[in-house]
Amino acid sequence: MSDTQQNRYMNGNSPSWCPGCSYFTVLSALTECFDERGIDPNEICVISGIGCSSRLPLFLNTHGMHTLHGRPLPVAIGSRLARPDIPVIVATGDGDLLSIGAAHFVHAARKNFDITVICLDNRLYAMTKNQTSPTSPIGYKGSLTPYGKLSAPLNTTELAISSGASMVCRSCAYDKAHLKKMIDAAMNHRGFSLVDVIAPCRTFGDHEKEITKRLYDLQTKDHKFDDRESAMRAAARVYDSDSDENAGIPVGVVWKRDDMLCFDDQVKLVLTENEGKYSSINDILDEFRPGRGNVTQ
Ligand SMILES: Cc1ncc(C[n+]2csc(CCOP(=O)(O)OP(=O)(O)O)c2C)c(N)n1
Ligand code: SF4
Ligand SMILES: [Mg+2]
Repeated sequence: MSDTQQNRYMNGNSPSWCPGCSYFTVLSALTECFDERGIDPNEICVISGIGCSSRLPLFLNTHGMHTLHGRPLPVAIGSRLARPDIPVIVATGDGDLLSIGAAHFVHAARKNFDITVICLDNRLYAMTKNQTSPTSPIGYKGSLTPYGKLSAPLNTTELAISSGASMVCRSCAYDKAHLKKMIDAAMNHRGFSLVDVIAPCRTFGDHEKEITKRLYDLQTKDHKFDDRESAMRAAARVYDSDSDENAGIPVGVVWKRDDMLCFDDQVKLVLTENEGKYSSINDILDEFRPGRGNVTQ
């Protein structure tokens, strides 16, 4: 793609990330993906929380919102429900999504809202200058843990699958072609999709060499992504899940089911079952307005 084409998704603000930050590649993969899909900037919405990773929508010429730390999902769900015709992407970090935002993540996945979450996981809080995050490995020495992190890391892909997400992918910011493929596949999916991106922080923890040589693509390995046992086995393999630090880290579509009804489809079912009574979800919501039907003041 030419610069000009990609730039129609950029608003002219220069990304304020450190030189060499892996997030540049995520931004580039996302805009190239929009371009290849022929998306009008006016027909897509990118929502984030707070963190270096959550700065991503600040550079885009699309609809979007830079919300509160940990709260991109409630805002994304609201946007999706209000404008089901506009696809919603969430750009978030491991701290934003899995610390303060963890409950939103679990329940958004469980309810299978039709949104795509891209988690830029650098395994630390970068914006606040290197504290441990839920995905930091045991022993990680952050600015507030000089003796090393004591608790075990949380596994994002496992958590997403067990919470009820209908599509879970893993990719790495150091392989843009693969990342683009995963974002595109997640956007094609109807239901809650997660793209868990290994996206190291150049300033506080750069693991480029060690990571790239360990990645292998599940889609070249006869992986059964619709089989829960196979998916959980692949999800379990992350950076530090193995005592062998050279062990492979699988990337690709880890889990995908097309037979899990997303929230929108469940609402449609209710409307069909109550044909004649309601013509849209607003008619149902009207019954809950003060002084009406189901609500007493
Ligand atoms: C309610 C609230 N709590 C804490 C903070 C401070 N804070 C800002 S960004 C951040 C962590 C960001 O980590 P992550 O989401 O992993 O993003 P990264 O900077 O690593 O890309 C924290 C704790 C805040 N802004 N608001
Ligand atoms: S501190 Fe790390 S994550 Fe934040 S912009 Fe710099 S390199 Fe990227
Ligand atoms: Mg982080």
